Amino acid sequence: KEYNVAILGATGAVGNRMREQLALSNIPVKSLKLLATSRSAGQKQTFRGQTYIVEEAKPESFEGIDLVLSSAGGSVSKHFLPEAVKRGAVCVDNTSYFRMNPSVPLVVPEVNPQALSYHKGIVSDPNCSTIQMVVALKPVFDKFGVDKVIVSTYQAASGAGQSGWNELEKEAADYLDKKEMQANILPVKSAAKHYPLAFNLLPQIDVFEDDGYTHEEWKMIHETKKIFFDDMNSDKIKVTATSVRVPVPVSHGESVYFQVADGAEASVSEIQKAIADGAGLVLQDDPSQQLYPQPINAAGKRETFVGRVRADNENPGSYWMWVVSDNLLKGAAWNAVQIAEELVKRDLLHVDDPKASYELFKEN
Ligand code: 11C
Repeated sequence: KEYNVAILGATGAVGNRMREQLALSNIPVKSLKLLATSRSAGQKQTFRGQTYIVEEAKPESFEGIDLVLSSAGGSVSKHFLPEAVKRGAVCVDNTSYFRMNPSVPLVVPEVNPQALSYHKGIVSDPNCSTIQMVVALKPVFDKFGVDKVIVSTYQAASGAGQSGWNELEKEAADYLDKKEMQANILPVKSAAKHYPLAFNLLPQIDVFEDDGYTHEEWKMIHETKKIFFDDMNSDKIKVTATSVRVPVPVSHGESVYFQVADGAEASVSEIQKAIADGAGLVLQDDPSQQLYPQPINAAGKRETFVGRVRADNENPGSYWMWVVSDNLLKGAAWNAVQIAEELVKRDLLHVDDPKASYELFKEN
């Protein structure tokens, strides 16, 4: 079987990579529709050697579509995905809008592909910083259990989209030209204040919650619980996070501190081996050779890179690792296409009751 595919948000940093990753995937594509706002309509893009024109997204655009890859912002997903599901399309959504809906699996194929079986037309792609952390934790989780995670992130500017990336480059050039830096987007476009990222660090990603955590930190906590235990409030794993934006264009770094399950005995070399053998992972861990993952090397790659694995000598059973991955690929576009490959492989690329699913997901 061949599939009719649409990419919603086709002109963004992630949308462009979704097209590229789809071209490299094993998904048989019969036709491709590139959808965006009216502002981007008319742009030309190529896919598997053919040129396509970007069209303005409308509900009717999804007529006859089997698969939607979506990364155009939460409000766009909220509006269009129920329309696509109503027309029988399965949507893999990279926005956070449907992630905590109990009828929507939140999937990282290396970690919880089994959750795909309960989809009703929408599957969510987790937040980039969550994805690379759970991929790295998965082999440890399987072998030793993981009770507790404390993570600090070092997140790239492109996590805030092409505009965040552009802002970093402009600020860096202005700084070196001894001009004043102009910040209009970071840390959060809608916030009252903006600060430069170039030659700086911003301990704010997304808006603040009432408890003092940012929404990015909230996502890392609750998405991790949903991915491992299908319950966003599970207390089977305790997670806490500090998310920081750093002046790096692409690839997030994460310092991950974790405690294996009570009583489990794990040596550093056993943890390293589990990671080296883990799906989607590359161990780069040799202090004698100064070998450790770096964003500059991870950019453009699909894998998640892990190094600096070491024991907390003061707390037996607890460990550190340093995790780096391309936030636009494994953190977004590649994970979404990988979910689509998995849906095809498991014969799940269909909506059983499009009408009922529309009622479940429709905008109100
Ligand atoms: C960032 N992690 O770096 C965010 C971007 O929920 O998919 C991805 C937001 C999301 O700003």
